[in-house]
Amino acid sequence: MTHARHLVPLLLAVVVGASAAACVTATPGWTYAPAPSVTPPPSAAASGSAGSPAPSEAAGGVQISALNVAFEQTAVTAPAGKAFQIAFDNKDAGTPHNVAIHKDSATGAEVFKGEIVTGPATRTYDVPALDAGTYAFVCTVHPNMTGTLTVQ
Ligand SMILES: [Cu+2]
Repeated sequence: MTHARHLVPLLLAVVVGASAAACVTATPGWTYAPAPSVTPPPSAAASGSAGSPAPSEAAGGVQISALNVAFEQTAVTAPAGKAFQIAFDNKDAGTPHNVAIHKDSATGAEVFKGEIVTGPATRTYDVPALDAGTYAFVCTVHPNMTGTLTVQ
């Protein structure tokens, strides 16, 4: 019995001592956190000319139409790295048009050429996967008919 009586204060001392040590080794109230100098991603500042019409991108593909020997769209977008479709609507009666895709600009290398159709007519072109970048879409019959295709 005498052993047990001495044991209790000893255990208390150990517990108190342990908690006191925990207090001492606790982390200080302040933390050194350098202000994160995050460089804003370049995409945030790029591409954002307010006022210009948003590029048209249909759910199932790209819509391009021709009227009065001009494309009605000035800029369209398509997904990079996967085949997509262009729904082409030639509204010019008696006038042949198509959609060809050229790398970088209208004078760049031709990467796709859609069938020429005389309006009024519609065609769905199956375009192979393209790498991300800037392209031009051009009417082969009328090289002055151009627009910008952004693949991203
Ligand atoms: Cu044309």
